[in-house]
Amino acid sequence: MLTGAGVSAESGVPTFRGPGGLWRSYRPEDLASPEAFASDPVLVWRWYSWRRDLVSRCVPNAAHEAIAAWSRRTSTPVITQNVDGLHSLALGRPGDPDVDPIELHGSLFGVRCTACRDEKEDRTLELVPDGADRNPESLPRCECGGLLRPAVVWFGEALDEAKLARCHEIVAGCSVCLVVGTSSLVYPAAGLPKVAQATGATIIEVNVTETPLTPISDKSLRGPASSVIPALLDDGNTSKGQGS
Ligand code: BV8
Ligand code: ZN
Repeated sequence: MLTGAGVSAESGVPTFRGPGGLWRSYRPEDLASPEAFASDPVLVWRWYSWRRDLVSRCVPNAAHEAIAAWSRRTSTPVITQNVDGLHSLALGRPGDPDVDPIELHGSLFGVRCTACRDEKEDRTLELVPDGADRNPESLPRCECGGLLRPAVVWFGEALDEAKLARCHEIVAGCSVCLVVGTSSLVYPAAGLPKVAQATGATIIEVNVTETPLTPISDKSLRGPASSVIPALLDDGNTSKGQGS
């Protein structure tokens, strides 16, 4: 199973490209890239602070809950592009590699030092208020004094090789690949369903609109994840097969 921002939309987490999406007023490259952070770390931190604050008040919806139950039932981890941590919250059992979601693009609540590369989860980080002064000295710092950055994968950055290899292994071995709430635009994540299909898997897409994946999906279910997914997974339609 591969999920995108659409699975969290009904939890109140804005998607990237949809109506009211995060990137309505900025281009992704203006905010989610090393170049953006190098040229205006205050702007980038203000955006991530605003997202952290918003997401920290969101809870998993019925789609996350149904996916968590399915993941436990089939011992198949969910592959997610989301950095909001809602799949982990729904699972409620962090630390089990058989079911912990694979967060391909990292976590909003992770921080990494740009100097010593130390990385940790830090939900207590002092947020950078919207009106923050432009002085980079006011930004979150590591004990070593290095500037901290969000521990997410930005455009132009390589994904964690081990995570990507694990995802390829999962999708290459599945009989059904469920793709939920993603615009299927960003690679290499968007290439995973194609790997599944090339090895004989059935592709089922759940989305409120058509995407570039729709034409090659065996089934494209139109509707919001929080109603389509529970109906799909709770009936066991895909939990009997080796889903992914
Ligand atoms: C890399 C984290 C190389 C940060 C994000 C080919 C191969 C490899 C790379 C490329 C390639 N072509 C182009 C590239 C470069 C680039 C890319 O793909 N660009 C795109 C724009 C063309 N890829 C990269 O840069 C990647 N890195 O390739 O590195 C490399 C190798 C070696 C050394 C150096 C470099 C890194 C990409 C990761 C970027 N990080 N996020 C953050 O969150 O701040 S991307 C971000 O957008 C998400 O993580 C996600 O991956 C992506 C897509 O978002 P979605 O989740 O799909 O959300 P979106 O809003 O777009 O869509 C929501 C969907 O939900 C919609 O379809 C909507 O209809 C639907 N929906 C809405 N409501 C509901 C719903 N569905 C159901 N129910 C609802 N209620
Ligand atoms: Zn450091």
